[in-house]
This record gives sequence, structure tokens and C-alpha cells, in this order.
Amino acid sequence: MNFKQPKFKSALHVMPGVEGGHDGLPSNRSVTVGNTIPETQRKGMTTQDYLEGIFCGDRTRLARAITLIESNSPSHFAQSQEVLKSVLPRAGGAIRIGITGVPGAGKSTFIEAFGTYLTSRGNKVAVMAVDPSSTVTGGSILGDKTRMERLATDPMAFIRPSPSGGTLGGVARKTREALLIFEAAGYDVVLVETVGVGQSETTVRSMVDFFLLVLVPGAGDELQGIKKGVVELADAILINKADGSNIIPAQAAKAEYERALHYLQPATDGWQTIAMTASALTGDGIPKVWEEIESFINSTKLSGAFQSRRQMQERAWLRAIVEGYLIEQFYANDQIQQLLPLLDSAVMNGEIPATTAAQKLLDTFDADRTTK
Ligand SMILES: Nc1nc2c(ncn2[C@@H]2O[C@H](COP(=O)(O)OP(=O)(O)OP(=O)(O)O)[C@@H](O)[C@H]2O)c(=O)[nH]1
Ligand SMILES: [Mg+2]
Repeated sequence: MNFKQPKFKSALHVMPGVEGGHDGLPSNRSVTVGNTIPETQRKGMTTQDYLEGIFCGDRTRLARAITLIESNSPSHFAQSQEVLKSVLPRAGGAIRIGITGVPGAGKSTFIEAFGTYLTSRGNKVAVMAVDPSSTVTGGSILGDKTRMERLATDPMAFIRPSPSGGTLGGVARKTREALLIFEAAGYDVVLVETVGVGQSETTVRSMVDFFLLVLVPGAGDELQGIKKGVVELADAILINKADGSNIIPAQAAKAEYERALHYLQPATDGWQTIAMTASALTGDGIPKVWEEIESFINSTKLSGAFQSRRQMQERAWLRAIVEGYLIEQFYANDQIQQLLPLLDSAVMNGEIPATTAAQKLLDTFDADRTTK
């Protein structure tokens, strides 16, 4: 079955015969032998080229592999799936961490401090963002590179801006698949940032092992402005900006959250969601965040919660792909496109029940598919 790619436009097309520059990286042309450009670079890289690049840690080919899987072009679909299938046995080894929080909470500054701390310990860190609102600009992370100056030039880190997918589903697919590529390339910590708006936190939660909610003290009464649902997704709450005159309010906020957390359902079986304070600016509390994450990973691996969450995530992901495919096929069907506006207005005018209209649409769709 050929899964059609969504029809929205992307700013991240993979260009055949890439000569460099489209993903911000230098051209590969210097590798040419004599005057001839190797076939693989002229016509697009082979699957083997991508895989070798990923496995040997070649950043240029790694970036291109991610560009390939981010492509919306149907002509890249088969090759991107081939690459993914081959990386799968080597994927899964990273600790996947989601980071959310209100705009301005300090997520990017935290990622700079935390990521740099991790690379100094010898970890290889990949940073991605799920930002469905980002289009041509390449997302907040790209604009944020000034806040991640050290990490952006750190050879042990790789920052990938949010793919411009148009829909959250599109961005989620690309992020999940890029995550597998990073893991196969030996990145052992993957950070996925998302602004705490709409559905994107739930989406990121569904692809990570550990979910961190970044808050700031003194933003009003605690729990204010934060949906209870988001707190319930978190494995830890980090009260950031605990520096200078903010230290006391930050500690008060931490205590208040600790109390509130006792009444909430923890996000992970067997792990009581914790509250911490830190300063992304001074680095205070940053090692403690990692300590807690390691302790979370150890205890959930021991209890099996870690593995079963990953399995559930894979299954949910499979279902989501199938559902997305079916919905797209349904609405793209010619007969449905003709019938839908008529039934829409009949339902809106109270002429027929919605269930009857839905049944008619589904019968039409089924009949049309069986005749094809
Ligand atoms: N004092 C203090 N300021 C901080 C700290 N962390 C971040 N800031 C400041 O808070 C502002 C917002 O920080 P960002 O890291 O851009 O916040 P963000 O959550 O990534 O924001 P969005 O990407 O817009 O959602 C910047 O001016 C930072 O310098 C901190 O620990 N202490
Ligand atoms: Mg940011």
C-alpha cells in the first residue's frame, strides 16, 4: 500500500542533486574525485550513503537523512522508509526527554545549560522541537540559536529546528522518525522542546520517556494559568529562574507544587512526580535535574514501566498512522467530496440525523472502494 503523503506545502523539500546549502550545511562537492561528481551526489544519495553517514556520525549525511525523512515528496517516501527500517535495530538507546512550559519560562535557556552539562559529561545530545506553528522560519529553536550559542557549536550536540509540517500530525511524524535516526547515530539523550499550547504537549508526551514542565515563580497563584492536565503529564516540575531575588519565591512555589502533586495522578506508574528549583542562567540545580532523570530511568526500567510505555507508544503510533491514512483517503475521495457538502447542510438544517448522514457517507466510501 502506498501511503500518500499529506498535501500541504513544506519548506523542507529534499532537492535531488543536492549541492549543499539547503539544510544550512556545506556542500558535499569537495568529496568529488577529479572533475566528476559521483552519481550518488548528483542524483541524490543512495540508502547506503545515508546509512553509512548515520552510523559513522557524519553530521552532513545525518542532516541530509533527516531532511529526507522530513520531505513531503512522495518520491522520497520509499527511500526514507528504507532508511528508517535499517536504522531501527540500532535505535531506541537514548533517553528521550520532553520539555514544555509557557512562553518565556526559560525552556531554551534551560536546554542550553542542561545540554552543555550533559555533553561535558560525555553524552551526545540531540535537540528537536515540536512547533506546529512554525512554517518557513524553521521554528523557534532556529530563532533561539542565540540562546543556545554554546550548544549550537558543540560537536557533541545536534540542534534540529522544528520541521515545518503544517499540521501537528505531520510535525509529530517527522520528529519521531528523526528521533530514531539520532539514536542510530549514537545520540544518547534526545531533548524535544514544545511550547505549552494546545495539543503539542500531549503529542510530545507520547514520544518521550520523561516529561519536564518548566515553570517560573511568581507568575501568580500557583497552578494558575497552567492547565491541570499539563501538570498531570509531567514527571517533574522545574521551577526555573531560581536566582537572585527569585530564590525565595521559587522555593515557595516548589513547596506549593509538592503539596498539589500529592492530589494528582502521577504521569508514570510507580514514580511520584517531583518538583525542583533551578536556574538555567547560573546553572544551579541543573545536575540535580539529571540525577532525578537517571533515577527515574533506573526505577522505571526495573519495574518495567519504561519498556511498557515505549511499547504502548509504538502501538499508539501505529494506530495513529492508520487513522491518519484512512481519514485522508476518506476526505480525498471524489464521491465523498460531492456528497459531503449536501449532507453537511442537511444535518445543519436538522433534516437528517448526523448518524444517518455518517452512515450514508461511509456506505458510499465503501461502495466506491470495492468497485475500484
Ligand atoms: N533570571 C533568569 N532568567 C532566565 C532564566 N532562564 C531564562 N531566563 C530568561 O528568560 C527569558 C526567556 O527565556 P527563554 O529560554 O527564551 O524561554 P523559552 O521558554 O524558551 O521561551 P519561548 O521559546 O518563547 O517559549 C530570557 O530573557 C532568558 O534570559 C533563569 O534561570 N534565570
Ligand atoms: Mg524557546
